[in-house]
Amino acid sequence: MGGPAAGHYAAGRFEVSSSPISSHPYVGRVREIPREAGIARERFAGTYVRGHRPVILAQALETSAATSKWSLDYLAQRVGHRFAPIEYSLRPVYNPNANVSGGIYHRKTVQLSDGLKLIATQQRQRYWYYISTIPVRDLPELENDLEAPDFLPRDRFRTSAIFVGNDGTGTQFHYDLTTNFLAVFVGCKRVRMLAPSATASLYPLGIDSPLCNFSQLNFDAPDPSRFVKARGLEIWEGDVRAGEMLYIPGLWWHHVTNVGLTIGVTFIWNQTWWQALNWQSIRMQLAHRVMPRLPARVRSAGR
Ligand SMILES: O=C(O)CCC(=O)C(=O)O
Repeated sequence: MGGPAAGHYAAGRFEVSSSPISSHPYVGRVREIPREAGIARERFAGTYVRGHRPVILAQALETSAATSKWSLDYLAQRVGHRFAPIEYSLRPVYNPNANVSGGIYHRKTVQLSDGLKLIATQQRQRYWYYISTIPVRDLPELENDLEAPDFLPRDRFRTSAIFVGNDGTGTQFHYDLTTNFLAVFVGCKRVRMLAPSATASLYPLGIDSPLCNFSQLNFDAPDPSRFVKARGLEIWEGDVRAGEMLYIPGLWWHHVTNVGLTIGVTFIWNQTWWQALNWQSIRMQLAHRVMPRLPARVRSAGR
């Protein structure tokens, strides 16, 4: 796999902006994602699941084996012998939507001992490296350290995936059809969220794109003259720290930045029937399941 095309970016490191989110050209109002400690299941179901609203569940993972044991050294010891993909880029925040948002991203398979070393020594590397969305079932040595949160019915639990990245790495705005809990075991994730009603302002990729759940915007390099609808957005913000997890209702847009070296896991639940009947959800099902089976000339009609 080749490196980034020469001349796309000036040499040197990408600067992560430290200016407050309230002065971001796309943002109108900033709200804090609610944080609740020791929440009862009934309250969680009534307020957040039924209300379709995000919440940070504080202290939720304090007794998890992963919270007490996980570190880069521990991962290297347990799964360093395994091979898995790693993303790398001259940009810190992962967006697989390479050309639209101006990021050039690469993925290669590495032995995890090497991948974890690249992440640990990020400051000395030319690229930003991110281990993103590796199914935990591919790393069976870690499975016993994790238990899916019991806030949602067990029979809808689908899978879990691990993310390991150093300061400044993360994932651009996207939404998922599924209901996710984003758990942090080491470090902190700064999360920005937008309600599903903001979808049109986020310029999602076309229905025929396998990345139709990603925004065309690069939130970290705003371009308000091109994305004119992206203004006055009501953005929800919160830091998810080690031992905490964020409830991400399906179809909510989220943008994640790791603050310091961060190890996290997403626990993923299938949607309910009422979520599946949502128009945006139907649109995404179409994009993922139906469109790829159609001939190219049908796929491109109407664009
Ligand atoms: O932690 C990250 O970088 C992204 C996690 C995420 O967006 C997700 O689990 O849907």
